[in-house]
Amino acid sequence: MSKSVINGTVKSVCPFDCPDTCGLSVTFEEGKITKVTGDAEHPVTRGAICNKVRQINDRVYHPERLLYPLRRVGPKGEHSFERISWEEAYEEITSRMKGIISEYGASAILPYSFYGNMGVLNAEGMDRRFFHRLGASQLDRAICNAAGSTGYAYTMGASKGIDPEETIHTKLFLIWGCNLVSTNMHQTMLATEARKNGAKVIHIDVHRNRTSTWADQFIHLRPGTDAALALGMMHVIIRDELTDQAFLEQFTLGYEDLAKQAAEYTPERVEAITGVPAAEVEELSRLYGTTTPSFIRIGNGLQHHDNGGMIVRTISCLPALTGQWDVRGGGAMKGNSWYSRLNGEKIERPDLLPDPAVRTISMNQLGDALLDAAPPVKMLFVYNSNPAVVAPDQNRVREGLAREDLFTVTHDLFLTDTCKYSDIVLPATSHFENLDLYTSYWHLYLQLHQPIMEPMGECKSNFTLFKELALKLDFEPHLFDISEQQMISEALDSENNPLLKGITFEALQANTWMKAGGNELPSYTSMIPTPSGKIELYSAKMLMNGLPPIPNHTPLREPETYPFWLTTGPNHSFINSTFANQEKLQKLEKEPLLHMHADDAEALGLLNGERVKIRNDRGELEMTLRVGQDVLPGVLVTQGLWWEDKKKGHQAVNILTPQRLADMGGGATFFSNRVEVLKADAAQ
Ligand SMILES: Nc1nc2c(c(=O)[nH]1)N[C@H]1C(S)=C(S)[C@@H](COP(=O)(O)OP(=O)(O)OC[C@H]3O[C@@H](n4cnc5c(=O)[nH]c(N)nc54)[C@H](O)[C@@H]3O)O[C@H]1N2
Ligand SMILES: Nc1nc2c(c(=O)[nH]1)N[C@H]1C(S)=C(S)[C@@H](COP(=O)(O)OP(=O)(O)OC[C@H]3O[C@@H](n4cnc5c(=O)[nH]c(N)nc54)[C@H](O)[C@@H]3O)O[C@H]1N2
Ligand code: SF4
Ligand SMILES: [Mo]
Repeated sequence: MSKSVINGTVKSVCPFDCPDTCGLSVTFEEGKITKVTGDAEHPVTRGAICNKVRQINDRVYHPERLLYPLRRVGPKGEHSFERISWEEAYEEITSRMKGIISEYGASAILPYSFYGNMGVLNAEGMDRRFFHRLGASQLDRAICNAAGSTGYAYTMGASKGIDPEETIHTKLFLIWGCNLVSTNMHQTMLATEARKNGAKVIHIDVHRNRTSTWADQFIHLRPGTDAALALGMMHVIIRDELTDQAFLEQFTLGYEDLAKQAAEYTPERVEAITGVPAAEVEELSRLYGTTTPSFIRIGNGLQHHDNGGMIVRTISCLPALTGQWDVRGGGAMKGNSWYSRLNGEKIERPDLLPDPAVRTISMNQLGDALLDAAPPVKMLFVYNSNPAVVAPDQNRVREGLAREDLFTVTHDLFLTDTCKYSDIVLPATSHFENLDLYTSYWHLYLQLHQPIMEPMGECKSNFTLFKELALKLDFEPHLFDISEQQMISEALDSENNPLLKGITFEALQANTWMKAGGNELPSYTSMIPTPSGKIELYSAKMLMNGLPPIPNHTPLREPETYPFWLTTGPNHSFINSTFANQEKLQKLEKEPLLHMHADDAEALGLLNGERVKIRNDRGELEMTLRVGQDVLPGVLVTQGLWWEDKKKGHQAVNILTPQRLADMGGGATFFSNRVEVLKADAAQ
C-alpha cells in the first residue's frame, strides 16, 4: 500500500539537530508537498517553525538530490561519478569489507556519523548494531555537546535541566553562550510569554547577534572567560548574603569550598579577565541574587572552548546558591536528554562487539586518524554527517580523505563535499520517507514519525541500508532482519527510565506525541543523579578524573602566535552544513562574513566590505570583512558552515580550527582559535 499522501495535511516531525524537535504540519497537493508549517496542536511548537524548515520541500525535491548509488570514476575531491545499481554497490562494499577485515582486522573500518537526522533508528539504531557486530573501530561522537554535558553532569548528575514549558514562570532569563533566536526559537517564544509578566532577558555572549538585539540587556565578554564571570557573580551573591542557606545545606555538597574559591574572584579581577566592567558584574550579580525564579539557558557555544567543560560546570552551580531548583520556573538547562533516555543497549547492542577493547577514534580528530592511526583506517563509512565541512582542521581531514588507499562510502541526500572524496555514494531517503522515533534534547515529548511519502528514486533509509548490508554479510537474521516497529518497541522498553511508563509504539501511534513523565514530573531535587545525590559544588569524581574538584577559570590553551580569537559558530539559515546548498537560504546569509571591531580594522588599515585573508598555522582562507561594534577588540566572529564553492569564493571555516580536545568529554574546540588577518592580496 502506498504511503504517499495525495491531497491533504498530515503530521510529521522535524528531523534536524535542533533542540526544538518540532511537530510539523505538511500539506500535499496532487501527491507533492506544497507547504510545511508548525503543528498548531503540538504543545511546544504551537504552529511556529523556523524559516529553514518552511523551505524543506526545496530540499526534498531539490534537483540535485541523490536518487541512485554512484561509483567514483575520477580523482578524489572532484565530481566524477557513474551510476551503479544497489546490487553492485553492496557487492563492492561487502567485498572490500571482507578483504580489509582479513588483511587488517575489522578495526581498520571506521564509521563516521552524527545527527543529520535525529531519528533514533536512523541515527543510533540499526547502524550502531551493525558496526558493533562487524567489530569496527568505535567512534567517539564528541563533536557537539560532549564537554558541556560532562561539565554539567559533574555538578547536576546528568543532562537534566528544568522542563522548558515551566520557563513561562521565570522572572529573569540569562541566555548564556546561546544564540537562542537562531538556534532554539521556541525557547524565545516561552521567554516572550514570561516577559509579558515582567520577566527580564539578559544575553551573555562574545558576539552581539540576533539574540542580543532581542534581549533586554547584553553582556559582552571575551571568549572562554565565562567561568570567571560566574565565579564573580558567586562572589557578590555570597558577600552580600543573598544565598539560600537552607537549600545549600539540604541539597548541595561542598559549599564552603566553592565560597572560598569565589572569594578570590572580585568584580575587579573578573573585569580584568572577562572585559565586563566591575560595575556591570555587580549589577548582574545583585539582580541574579535577588530575583526568583531565575533561569539560565546554557548554550552550546561555551563548550567549544579549551575550558568549555569547566565553564558549563561552573555556571551550573549558580542556581543552587539562591535555591532555584524547586521553584517553579527556576533553575537552568543545558540539555534535557535524561528525561526521555531510551534503552540504548537494547537497540545498539554493544555486547555484539567481538573485541570490547577495540580502539575508539575521536570524531574531532578525523584528520589525525586518517593520516597517522596505526593500524591504519582503510575504510571510512560516513552517514548523517559531512566531515569535509564540519570536522576541525580541514586541511588534515581532506588530506586524509584524499588517500588513494582509503575506501570511503558516504550515504547522504546530496553530493556533499564529503561525497566528492568517496568511492561509493549511496542515496538516502529524507525523513518524510521513514518510520522513526524522535526524542528532543530540550523539550520532554517523544514523537512517532510515520512515513508520509514513498522513498524517492532508489533512496534507502539508514535503517534499511544497514539492515540489508548485515543480511548480505550473513549476520544473524533474528538481530538484523527486523522491522522498524520492532526496534522502536525495543528502544521504549526501558526499565531504567520510569518516566517512559505507558509510552509504547501503539500508544504513540494513537497520540503522535507523549511527554516523558506525563504531566507529573517529580520535584527536581527528589532525583539529583550525582554520586552523592546532591548538587556537587565540590566534585570528588572530578578529582578522581584528574580535574580540579572546585570551579575555576583557566585561560584558553591556543598559543599566542596570532593576535585574534576567532569564534566560528553556526548561522541562522543553515543547520550546521545542512541547507547550505539551498539557493534561497544562501541568499539570506549572503556570504561567509568576518566580523571585526572598528578599532582593529582601523589599526590594520582594513575597510568594511573588503576581502581579507584569515590565517594560522593550520591553513588560510578568504572572507569578506564586516567592520563594527558586534565583537570586542581582539575578537573575530564568523557564522555558518558553508560548503566549499570555488566560484563564489566560499571555503570551509574549519580549515582554521584545531583538533585539540576540550578539558572534558573529549569535546571539540572550534571556538578556541587564534588567527591573523591580512588584506586578501597581501603577500605573506
Ligand atoms: N539556525 C541554526 N540552528 C541550530 C544550528 C544551526 O546550525 N543553525 N545547529 C544546531 C546545533 S547542532 C547546535 S549544537 C545548536 C548550537 O546552538 P547554540 O547553543 O546557540 O550554540 P552556538 O551557536 O554554537 O553558540 C552560541 C553562542 O555562543 C557564543 N560564544 C562563543 N564563545 C563564547 C564564549 O566564550 N562565551 C560566551 N558567553 N559566548 C560564546 C557565540 O557567539 C554564539 O552566539 O544549535 C542547533 N540549532
Ligand atoms: N567551525 C565549526 N564547526 C562545527 C560547529 C561549529 O559551531 N563551528 N558545530 C559542530 C556541531 S555542534 C555539530 S552538531 C556538527 C554537525 O555536523 P554534522 O552532523 O555533520 O551536520 P551537518 O553538516 O548538518 O551534516 C549532516 C549530513 O547528514 C545528511 N543527512 C540528513 N539526513 C540523513 C539521513 O537520514 N541519512 C543519511 N545518511 N544522511 C542524512 C545531511 O544531508 C548532511 O549532509 O558540526 C560541528 N562543526
Ligand atoms: S530546525 Fe528547529 S526550529 Fe526549525 S522546524 Fe526544525 S526543530 Fe523546529
Ligand atoms: Mo551540535
